[in-house]
Amino acid sequence: MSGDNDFVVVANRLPVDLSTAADGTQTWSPSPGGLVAALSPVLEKHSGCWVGWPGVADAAPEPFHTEGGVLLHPVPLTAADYEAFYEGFSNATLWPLFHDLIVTPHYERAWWEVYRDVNERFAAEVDKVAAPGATVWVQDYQLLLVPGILRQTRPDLTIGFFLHIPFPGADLFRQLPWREEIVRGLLGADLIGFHLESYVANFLELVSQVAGPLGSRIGQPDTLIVEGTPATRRVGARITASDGRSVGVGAFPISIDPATLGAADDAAVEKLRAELGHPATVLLGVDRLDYTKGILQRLLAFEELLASGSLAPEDAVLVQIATPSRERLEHYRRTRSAVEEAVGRINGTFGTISRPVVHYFHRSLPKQQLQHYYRLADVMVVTPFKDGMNLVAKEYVACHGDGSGALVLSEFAGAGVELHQAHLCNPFDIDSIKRALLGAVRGFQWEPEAMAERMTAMYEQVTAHDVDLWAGSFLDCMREAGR
Ligand code: GDG
Repeated sequence: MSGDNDFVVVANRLPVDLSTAADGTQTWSPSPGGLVAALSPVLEKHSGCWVGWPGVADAAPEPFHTEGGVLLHPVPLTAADYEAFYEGFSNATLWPLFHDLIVTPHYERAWWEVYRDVNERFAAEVDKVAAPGATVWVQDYQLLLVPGILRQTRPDLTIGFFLHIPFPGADLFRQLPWREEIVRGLLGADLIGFHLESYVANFLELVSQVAGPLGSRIGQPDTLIVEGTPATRRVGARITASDGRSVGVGAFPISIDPATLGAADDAAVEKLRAELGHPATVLLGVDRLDYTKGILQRLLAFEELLASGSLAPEDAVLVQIATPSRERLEHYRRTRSAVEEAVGRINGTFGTISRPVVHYFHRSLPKQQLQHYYRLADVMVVTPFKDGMNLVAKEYVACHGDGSGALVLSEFAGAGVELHQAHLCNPFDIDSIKRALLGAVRGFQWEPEAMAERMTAMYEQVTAHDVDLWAGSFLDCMREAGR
């Protein structure tokens, strides 16, 4: 079976929202997001289709076209699928394993069965909509088996895969009871993309191990060849899969669309600063409330700086926006409790009735408001234990083209490779976070010019390497790989 779409994106989530009117009528509408915006031009030009789960269990709209002519094609999931495929295998097995075991992954055979089944269903929906010879771009860790399934059912397709999270070292990955199936699934693609060259290296090492000592002749990496221009910065390698196909593997660091961050509304930013009581320094954290993001660690560092007097509670305010995420999972609940306990304790110790030192939001803010916070913040604090890239760091930098502000950034965020002028820290070491925070806060007085130079260099990097470049270089490479 095949459809008539020449370009298909398949992702766990369909970019749609369900809204319920006062009279109970439910309407599905497209929801804009970074990835959607980046891929819209290609989707619109090539009679494109997006295949994904609409985000509500046991409910799915009929396929519909956006105003730009993109077909949104839902894959329905039941509540039981959601539990085993999404919360279970994707987020309690793969997520912690791929983030270097910050918590212990669960290896549940029943979850794996459902993961495989749901991946088959995603692939079957792609089969329905993809025209003969179409290009299909599979996104992320929820769909690792889809390239391999499509390779079997639709050998006519050109298939790309991009992983948005880190790829762990081979020794960690080999814990996974289904490691060979997953590697085989990925090698169904013509091109596999990661954010960083180090993730590419981890994957190549894994392939050589799984293909060798573990006995299944999946493929052999051959020489590492450097391709592309400095603008695309991709390092390529080719693997020969067991069926003789050549599979490209490369680093494509994702980025943002600086244009969507727009011009700052100075009046709104000033109003926010006034509402905070005009502190000398506003520090900001913006994260999904996830145990990988190191939110507690930055709070502890801030608390110790207040306790030692290095920062004065009248001078410094930390705003933490923590978007609710995966709330039914135990480790997420525990992380939330620990974060909220720390916020309460810090405010109890250092706040006054009119002036908390930590402002904590456990909700998602409108993008426009988020932008005001980025613009307001003197110091952006990004301290993940492990992060594929981290777009928040890049968004902050894009809001400070005038050289203002400072970025404290974990060495373990993928963004650290490009944003190496940040105040880098080791989030496993509270003293290291404290040093980076103080370096940033004091830097404004001690070396303002050097601080501005650092921000300007990062701004240039982010604006020259935007999300269009990311999508364009992946798609160019995919077209070459599919030939
Ligand atoms: C995964 C990888 C990789 C956050 N709070 C609000 C809000 N956000 C937006 C940010 C940003 C996005 O969410 C978060 O992106 P990150 O990259 O920081 O992190 P993950 O969600 O973990 O993303 C990551 C990414 O995929 C892309 O490949 O960089 O490493 O883990 O865009 O702005 N947006 C709004 N309100 C909020 O309160 N509107």
